Amino acid sequence: MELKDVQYEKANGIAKITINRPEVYNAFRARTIEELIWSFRDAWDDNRIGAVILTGAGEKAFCVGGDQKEKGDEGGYDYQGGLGGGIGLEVENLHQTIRNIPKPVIAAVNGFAIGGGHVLHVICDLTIAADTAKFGQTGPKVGSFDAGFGSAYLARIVGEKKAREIWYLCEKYSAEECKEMGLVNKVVPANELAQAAQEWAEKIVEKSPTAIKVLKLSFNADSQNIQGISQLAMSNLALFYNTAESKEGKNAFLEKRPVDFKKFRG
Ligand code: S0N
Repeated sequence: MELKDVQYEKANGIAKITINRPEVYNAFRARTIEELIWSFRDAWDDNRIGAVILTGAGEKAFCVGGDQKEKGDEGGYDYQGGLGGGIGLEVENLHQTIRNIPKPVIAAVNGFAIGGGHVLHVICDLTIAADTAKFGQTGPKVGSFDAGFGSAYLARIVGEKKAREIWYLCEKYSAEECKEMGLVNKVVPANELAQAAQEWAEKIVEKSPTAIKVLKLSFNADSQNIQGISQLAMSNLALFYNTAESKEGKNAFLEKRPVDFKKFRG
């Protein structure tokens, strides 16, 4: 596959996948998701690869979710190709691929991890963050949600109260705060992030591949019921994107004006 939105490298048993749209803070569009799935599938099929690093290009952002500029008049993302998906993005498929690839995935969070971009690091096996990184969900601010792994699995990690706070208030959290919540494994100075992720990947690649694989499958099995919630949530999201309420969130963000959800009450 010709890669435009993603950089994909393999060396010494480690695959490195970089979301490469720094001009939009590494927001993803349909093509980005397709390329990410392709890259993860390649790492999955390559028996020489024992660990994967997911990161973002540039210093500003890891990923800030769906590219709001790619959303069409119907509310969903503009996309005609691929497998087809309710919201116009194969995000659910990507989530499944990151979860099910039988090799640990390390998120190296180099900046903003917001919205759907935050969900990506939540799903990864491990997260190492630059001390400058910022984390958070924005769905209710922009007329969107990820009510599957992005909320239910998040709650398993940080606890119900904290997960509800993260989604209902849409605040941003520092890397250190996220480490205290158990949402980040390690915080390093920004200029040491790539090396820190590489060192952890190297340690994993030295281990028994079968033991690592079975452990990952075992961790996954315990939370696999969330997949059904995810499917329901994405179906609901597809319907919601086509409403005036959701479009108000998207339009306010694009027009850089305060959002007005008051008219949708009552
Ligand atoms: C990242 C934020 C906090 C940065 O704020 P800051 O520093 O004030 O910079 P800005 O001027 O706001 O942004 C800099 C430039 O980057 C562009 N930009 C930022 N985010 C996006 C985006 N998502 N899409 C397109 N462009 C983006 C800005 O427009 C600006 O460029 P210029 O100056 O040229 O206009 C701040 O930007 C922020 O909060 N961004 C919004 C992030 C967002 O709302 N993401 C989608 C959120 N969705 C959800 O939370 C739930 C949905 C979900 O998880 C999901 C599930 C399935 C499928 C898709 C999604 C999905 O993410 O939509």
